[in-house]
Amino acid sequence: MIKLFFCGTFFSICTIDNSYAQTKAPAPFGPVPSANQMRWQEMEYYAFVHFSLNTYTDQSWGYGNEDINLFNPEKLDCRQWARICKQAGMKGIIITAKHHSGFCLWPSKYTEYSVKNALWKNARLTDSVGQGKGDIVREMANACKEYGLKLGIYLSPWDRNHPDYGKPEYITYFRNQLTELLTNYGPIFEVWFDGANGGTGYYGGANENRKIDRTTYYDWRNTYKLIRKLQPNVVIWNDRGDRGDLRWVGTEGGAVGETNWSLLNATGDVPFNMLHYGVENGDSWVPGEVNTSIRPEWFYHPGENERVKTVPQLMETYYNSVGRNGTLLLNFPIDTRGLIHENDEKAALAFADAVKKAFAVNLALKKKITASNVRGNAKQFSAAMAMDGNKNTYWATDDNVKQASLTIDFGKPTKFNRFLAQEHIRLGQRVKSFAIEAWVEGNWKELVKATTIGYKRILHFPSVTATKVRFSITDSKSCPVISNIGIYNAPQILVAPAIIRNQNGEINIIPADKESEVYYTTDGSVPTLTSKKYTGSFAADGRMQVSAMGYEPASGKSSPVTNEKFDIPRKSWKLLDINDEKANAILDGDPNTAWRQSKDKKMPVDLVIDLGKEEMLAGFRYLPDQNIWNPAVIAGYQFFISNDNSEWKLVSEGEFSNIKNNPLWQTKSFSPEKARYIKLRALQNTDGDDKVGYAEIDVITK
Ligand code: FUL
Repeated sequence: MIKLFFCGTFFSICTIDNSYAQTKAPAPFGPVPSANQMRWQEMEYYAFVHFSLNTYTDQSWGYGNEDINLFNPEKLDCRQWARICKQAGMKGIIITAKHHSGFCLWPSKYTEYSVKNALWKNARLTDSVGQGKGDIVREMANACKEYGLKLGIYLSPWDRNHPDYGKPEYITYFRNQLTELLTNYGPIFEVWFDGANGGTGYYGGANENRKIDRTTYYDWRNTYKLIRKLQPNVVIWNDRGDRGDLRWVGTEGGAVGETNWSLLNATGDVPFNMLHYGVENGDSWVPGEVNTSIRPEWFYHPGENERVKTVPQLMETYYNSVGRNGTLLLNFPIDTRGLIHENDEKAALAFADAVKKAFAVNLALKKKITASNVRGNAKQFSAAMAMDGNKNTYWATDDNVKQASLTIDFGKPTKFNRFLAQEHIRLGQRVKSFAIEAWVEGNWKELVKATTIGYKRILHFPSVTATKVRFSITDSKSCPVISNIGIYNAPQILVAPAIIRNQNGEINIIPADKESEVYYTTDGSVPTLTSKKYTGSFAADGRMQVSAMGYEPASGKSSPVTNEKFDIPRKSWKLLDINDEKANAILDGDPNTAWRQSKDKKMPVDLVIDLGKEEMLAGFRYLPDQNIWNPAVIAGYQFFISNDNSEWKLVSEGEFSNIKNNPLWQTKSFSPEKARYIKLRALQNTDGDDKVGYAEIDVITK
């Protein structure tokens, strides 16, 4: 007030007005989340369970004609699923009520292709007319309720069993099923509509290829109306259809972009970069959900029991999802018994423990914190509001301030390696870039630079010891509004080494960090510190299983074990009819190098390999190009063998299901037969054009 007397009248009035305005909360900037989206975002981490007839046929996508009686979950226990999810810190479970095969896990009255006709287990589930009484969605709903978890529903729009798929009648069927699921099982937090449509299917016996126009066929707008009427608190996930409440992040590998805007435009195409990074100036709030499986595939395959993701891999996924303004939807493939496999349980609980330990102590709590600018110098927007543990209070700056910093003074040298920040997104996502610096030996040292924050951002960097930390927002769309920050010293977790065999048959083991020693075995046994110590590449002339672990002498900690099985060496293999040295990428053992056929080639496109001598072949493997930006991935194939490179025998044909979203090694087996030449014929790719690429090709021998 005294100041007022010394200023000119005009300036004084401005000051009063200005400071008055600045003690009001900032106005929302751009799109903001709905109440449903906000509730969903705060869940952070929840589960998928994939379970269907596929579980019994070792398939990724059922064709729609699989025998219902194969469905036999003798120990089905949805309470076990819920218990594990709860213990793992998850907040809900989304169940595959119907996957692409059309088989329903609930006794839908609109189809016979469901659990009601699967006479699994015994009479407990069978009524007097021989229909099963099983309802797995009901058991799931009850278990979720018991464990305080929310329930979500995956209902595949593509239905390879239904005779009407592709016709208008199917939309009525689809909506009838949705109505059953959204009326009879209590509150549903999320519905999930996968966009896959491979075309071919059983379709009630028609066995044909049915194409639909994704933009019009499902009439999503009206379906959404129905959903919102039946479940007003639901969020809708849809990867390609009309804009849902949430978006896919463009990959099933477990990461959203480092820059991640929770925005898209309400209309228009959504190519990979928009899915992955959001749209900075998008006009709608459509946050990203990171969906990935705890094993390579979504459904249970016994061959993957040893391929469950390790704690370091899961932690990486956590940082790349929850730590990048996304949610994490982690899948458990339910096994043939009807249970989450013990290896998956172990991994999920160990992962939960690692997250808990990493974020156990916020080193910034109760430390001196100062801000370069505080909105209207008001207490309710002060730096301390980012440290008070209350998600509804925040540090904010004056409206015109788009660069500002918070400094945390530990008062003594303190070791840390993680930084966490949250924006108060109810007022919109604002921060475009920021940096973290540490006060080391009298200087500010930049530790890391990053882009967006959003609901939650976690940065990890090598441990540093410092007395102060500075969090500097270097650019923001509008005044920053930060509701929480945290600084942590997460325990070191050792990452399993990579094992590669090059074309010469040499095995290379690459530890994740240079300080680690590597111990390995070649007889299938688990490596220990008394196993062979890796000192350099070694030859593997025949079939070999290599298991390796990293070991850090300083801490005495070991990494998880990597297991790789190698078949016959590819030393004498020759790619025929190809005059391009780069094509050797197909045989170099490195999953990150790939080769693609010349642009002039039109489908079908062949790749012929001379194995150098006759082998007893029992299958082949194909790893697609891992480049997510411009993939050239085979989706439909034929595989031939020959003894003379002139007469060919077709030994396998079909689809590489879900290879577009999940570009893993594809393994196909056939009856063993001797041959010297192999031919992989690409019939179609995932984009419907003529690009054909390969990261690796291998065979399985008997
Ligand atoms: C994919 C589907 O095709 C997979 O089978 C799986 O259900 C996954 C979650 O979505 O795109």
